[in-house]
Amino acid sequence: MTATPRTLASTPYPWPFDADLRPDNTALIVIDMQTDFCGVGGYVDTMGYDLSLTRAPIGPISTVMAAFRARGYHVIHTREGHRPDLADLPDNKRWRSRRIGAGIGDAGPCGRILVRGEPGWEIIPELAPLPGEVIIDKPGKGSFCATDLELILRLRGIRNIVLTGITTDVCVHTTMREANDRGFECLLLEDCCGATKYENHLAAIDMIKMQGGVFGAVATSAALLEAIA
Ligand code: C5J
Repeated sequence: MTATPRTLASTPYPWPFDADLRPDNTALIVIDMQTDFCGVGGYVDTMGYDLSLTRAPIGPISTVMAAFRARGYHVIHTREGHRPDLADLPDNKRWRSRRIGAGIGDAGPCGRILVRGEPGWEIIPELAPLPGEVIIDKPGKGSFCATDLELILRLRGIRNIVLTGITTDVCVHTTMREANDRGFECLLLEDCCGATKYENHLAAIDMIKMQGGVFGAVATSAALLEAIA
């Protein structure tokens, strides 16, 4: 039996491009919803940015995640962080972070900043992965660099990727670009993302819409929820 064609109200085109939206070929990716990026005493807080911007998507992501789980869609989580021996931390990344007083690998209020296993590196309890959900540990901004994400997506037959998480202009955007170049059909949910500067969030969203959808499409979580209802 052929699946009913299904798209949602997104810009700049109705997503997905071929209307083939099904639980088995579609994954929600929740990027870096860790204390280090949205919790008190974490990396972003130590740098002095406004936490309300990176915490704004928590509620909307939680709603979408519950709907995806209930309907049998794939849910994948990522965490940015480094090995405790920092063997995977580039010198320039550490140097830059120290320049602004939040040295990656150094001690902070939530343990060593962006180090695997530390309290700050954990995904926040509100969006905790369920047993059996894939978690991708990544040393960089993109979720495909030095990880097995692509292998897992291909093995599961996932072709559509719904991007959420923080930050819009850094890890979410880098992941969207990497996925798009690999032929995945990408959708970013604007109210399920946040950046350390609101203007950068808006600019990152705007970039996606250029050239007919240069990296994919953008929608609200309400539009997605309506489409999968
Ligand atoms: C950053 C991220 N902003 N998760 N990481 O350094 O976007």
